[in-house]
Formats: sequence, structure tokens, C-alpha cells
Amino acid sequence: MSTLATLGWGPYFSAQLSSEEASTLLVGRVVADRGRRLRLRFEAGDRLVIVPGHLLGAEPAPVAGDFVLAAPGEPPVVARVLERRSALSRNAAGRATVEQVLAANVDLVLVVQGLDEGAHPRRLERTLAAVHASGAEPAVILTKADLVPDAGAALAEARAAASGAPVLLASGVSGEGLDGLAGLVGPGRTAVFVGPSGAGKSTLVNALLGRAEQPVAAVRARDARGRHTTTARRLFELPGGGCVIDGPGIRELRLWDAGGIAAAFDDVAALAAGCRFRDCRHAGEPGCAVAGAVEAGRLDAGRLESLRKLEREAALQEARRGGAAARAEKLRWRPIKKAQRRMYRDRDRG
Ligand SMILES: Nc1nc2c(ncn2[C@@H]2O[C@H](COP(=O)(O)OP(=O)(O)OP(=O)(O)O)[C@@H](O)[C@H]2O)c(=O)[nH]1
Ligand SMILES: [Mg+2]
Ligand SMILES: [Zn+2]
Repeated sequence: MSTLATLGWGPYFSAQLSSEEASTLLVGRVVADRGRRLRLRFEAGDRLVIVPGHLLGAEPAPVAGDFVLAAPGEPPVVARVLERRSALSRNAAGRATVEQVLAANVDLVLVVQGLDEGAHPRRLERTLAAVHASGAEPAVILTKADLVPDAGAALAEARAAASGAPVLLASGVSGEGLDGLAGLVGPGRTAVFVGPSGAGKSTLVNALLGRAEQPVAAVRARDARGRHTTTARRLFELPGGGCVIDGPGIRELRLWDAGGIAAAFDDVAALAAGCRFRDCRHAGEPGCAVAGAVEAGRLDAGRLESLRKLEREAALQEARRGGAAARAEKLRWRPIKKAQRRMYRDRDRG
């Protein structure tokens, strides 16, 4: 049985309801999002509900993890989406200026990497920068631990890339690390799995649930790539408390916001405090403590390069978004300019 509390409901959300809404509308959490058909979990159970057209194009359109108010009926109709506590976003594929919210109201983002592929520190860094910007805390899960005899090197590589975020070894097959994973999620909290297709996200979800809820499929033998088995995001309640959201594989979380870069590289920031120049760019300046750490083998040159690349990307995006905002502003003024011209014309004639 779900209660609103086991679903992660709390004062942050209840404070958003007017007394009229509290007495006439139902509260539900989005457990699966598929456009107009949304599956909500109410205290009384799951229902498919209708999302009225005006909410579909609107911001925010409901996604997995959202708390929504719905008017009772057959079926219930969504009235509004409550303000989110956090949201995991990325740049929509191929669009520099479109934010795509993947999951709402998450406390924890579980970044999954299969050990059959190695630790992939550069990919972890990019993903963690995006997670830090979301308002949720990150954790790295190195899964398929049963496939490698010694995960020590991969663990060390991932830790060096994780900037203090917890890094766990796990296996959906042997069950290693599952208690630690469930403990990270914890009662009343919500975690979302992200990671490339085939990494083993759904296998972990099934192992945590103790039943095969999510289909899983073998990676392609040719190149170990996943087959995008999971196609929609779904929320599950864990037997020991807490919720997890499983979703489609994401090779890379394209950065939406530069806000998480500093937190994802706080070790570099700490080193930079020792540079001779306050505005040191760590690009060959004398007395550079960051370059010194690379030379001494205390900082991976790849990690520094990764930081530079992310900063460049974020700056580029900021500029593009500035351009998009200017275009939107121009469009906003166009009808007014037209009306003005008409006004002057009429006045000059009259
Ligand atoms: N040996 C071993 N195999 C695993 C483990 N986890 C997943 N696999 C295998 O890896 C393949 C992919 O697992 P999935 O759980 O479907 O991966 P996914 O991350 O959900 O992939 P998408 O849904 O495509 O994003 C399957 O063949 C699983 O059986 C593990 O811990 N150990
Ligand atoms: Mg899956
Ligand atoms: Zn420097």
C-alpha cells in the first residue's frame, strides 16, 4: 500500500495547496509518463488520467516524479502540476536551447556504469556536472561487479572522477552492493537511474524490487552496446522504502546548466586557490598550482582537460541561449511595432 508519505510527499508540496484544492482535488504522483496518458499513483492505487491539452505544451508538462492535483472523475483529469523541489534536465538531443526535464522531485541521481565497459571517468565527469546542477545529490554505481575479478582500478578511477560523491560497487546478478544502494535511496526519498543503454539499470531495479518488473536485454555481442530496452520512464517503490525511477539509456547527459561544473570539480578549485594569479586559467601561467599537481601526478591531466571542455561548452551554450532569448524578445515586440506603425499611419492620414 502506498501512502503519500511513502511516495515522497511532504510539507514542501502540501504548502502549495489552497484549502479549496485540498478539499476538492486528489493528490497523485506521476509513475509513468506517456504524453496525454499519464499514470498517477494515488493513495487508493494507480489510475490512468487525462492531461488536458493546455497542460501538454505548458511549462512544466508533467513528467515521472511530478506531484499533480487531479479532479476526481472517470478518468480523473489533471488540474495542475505542483512546483518541483528538483529536476534533472538535459539539453534536448540536437537542440542547443531546449531544456528537457527527465525526472522531477528526485533527491538522488544514481549514475550507472557497467564494469564490462570500464569506469569511463570522462563520461562520469560530464554526467556528474549535469547532476550537480539539478538540485539532487549524485552517486556513482559501478555495476556488473560479478563480471570482473578485480574492480580495484576501476573503483579508484571512478572515485578520482567523482569529486567526493559516493561510489558503490554493485551487481544485479550476484546481489553485491544492493543493501548499500537501497540505503542510499532511503525511505521517503526518490532516486533516478541514469547511464548508457546496456549498463544494467533495469537489472538493478529488478534486483532491488525482488521481482522482474522491467524487461532487460543482452548487449550486442559485436560492440557491447545496449539495445535501448527500456523506452519510458517509470517510478517504483522499494520494499524497504523510497522510490526509484528507471528510464531509457542515455549515453551522455548533455549539460543544460553550467551551475554544476564547480561542484563536480571542487578538487581543482581547491588546488587553484594555490595558484599565484587569482585569475589563473591553468594554461601555462607561472606559479600554477593546478599544473603543478598534474606534473606531480596528483591530478589527472584528462580530468583537467575535461573541466576545460565543459567550461567551453557551457560558455558556448550560454551565448546561444542569449541569442535565442534575443530572438524571442524580437518576436514579442513584433506585434507591438506593427500596431505602432498602424497607429502612426492612421494619425498621419487623419
Ligand atoms: N553479469 C551481469 N550482467 C548484467 C548485470 N546487470 C545487467 N547485466 C546484463 O546486461 C544487459 C543489459 O542490462 P539492462 O538491465 O537491460 O540494462 P539497462 O541499463 O536497463 O539498458 P537500457 O534499458 O537499454 O537503457 C543484460 O543482458 C543484463 O542481463 C550484472 O550485474 N551482472
Ligand atoms: Mg533498462
Ligand atoms: Zn593555475
